[in-house]
Amino acid sequence: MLRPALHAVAVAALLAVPAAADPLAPTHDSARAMGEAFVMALDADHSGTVEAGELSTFAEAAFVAIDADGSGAVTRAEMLGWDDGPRAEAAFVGREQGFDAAMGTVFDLFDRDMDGRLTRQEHAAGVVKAAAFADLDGDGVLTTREFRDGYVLEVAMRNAFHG
Ligand SMILES: [Ca+2]
Ligand SMILES: [Ca+2]
Ligand SMILES: [Ca+2]
Repeated sequence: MLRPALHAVAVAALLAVPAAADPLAPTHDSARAMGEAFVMALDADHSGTVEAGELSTFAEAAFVAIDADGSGAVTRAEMLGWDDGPRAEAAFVGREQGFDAAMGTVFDLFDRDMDGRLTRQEHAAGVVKAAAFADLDGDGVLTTREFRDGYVLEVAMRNAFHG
């Protein structure tokens, strides 16, 4: 389920960038378009916002996708190697190193017991806490703008694209 959805996100994000006349030029717009595409992908009921249920559905699907060997825990290598994620796009614009550093930071934030593995619970809790942090007006719902400007993975991606 997640694989084609996120692939569509990547394609949509790339297509949404007018400056993609030169696809090798990393632009702020490309990261922004990707953030908006992610909200559209998560927004299952097409309400224009991401609610808690949509976020937990995404978190579970993402965990299964990232846990490549199905061990029930995500290692740093699996996190960095998450090829359904934005890594391919970062590579596409030559920002893999920045992307790895940013994703490593997200991994460390989520790995609360610092044992080098993200359990399903740590990952789910991290997503919920990241969403709470991004929810600027505290209404429990993430708008495109809140998600784009304040969700840790989006910010990490933006940094990766700026390098
Ligand atoms: Ca929604
Ligand atoms: Ca852990
Ligand atoms: Ca909100």
